Amino acid sequence: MATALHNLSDYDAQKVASGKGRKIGIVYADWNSEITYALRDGAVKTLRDNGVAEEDITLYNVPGSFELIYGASQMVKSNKYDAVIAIGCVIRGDTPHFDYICEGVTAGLSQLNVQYDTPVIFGLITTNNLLQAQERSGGRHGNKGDECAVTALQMIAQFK
Ligand code: RBF
Repeated sequence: MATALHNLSDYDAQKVASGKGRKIGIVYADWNSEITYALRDGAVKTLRDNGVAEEDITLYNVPGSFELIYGASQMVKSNKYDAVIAIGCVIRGDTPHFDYICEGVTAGLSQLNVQYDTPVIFGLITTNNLLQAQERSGGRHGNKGDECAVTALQMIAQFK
């Protein structure tokens, strides 16, 4: 039997540290923009709901998920942000691009996390089809953007 999937938008507001005064960078990809814009908007709303000021949220836009590595890297190296959230959506197709992009982005963002002191949050949705992506960007499994925002605030509270 499949295990019940945690709803990505559920969190205990009592346990989330206030984001007041925190600066967050969000880099999001245009590929599959129906999904990535919904993830971005979810992240921004949840950050705002937890005290992050609108002017303390900076948005960078890149063409595809592979460019999240460079975008996040630029944000991290600027030292302007307490955390950086990278948002993208890779949907499996007929060619092996899916595996290359997913592995590349995962390795690139992981490397930033060990080389620099700013936490980079993994907001990459990797699905077999569009429906699964819709279900995780405001559909029946919630919105991974919300989860990324909460994760960013938890990481900042713990380590900054
Ligand atoms: N970028 C995504 O963010 N999601 C995708 O599903 C995606 N699929 C791609 C499929 C192919 C065949 C190619 C060539 C690129 C794809 N990209 C995708 C774009 C990729 O992340 C990057 O922007 C480009 O490869 C340029 O470096």
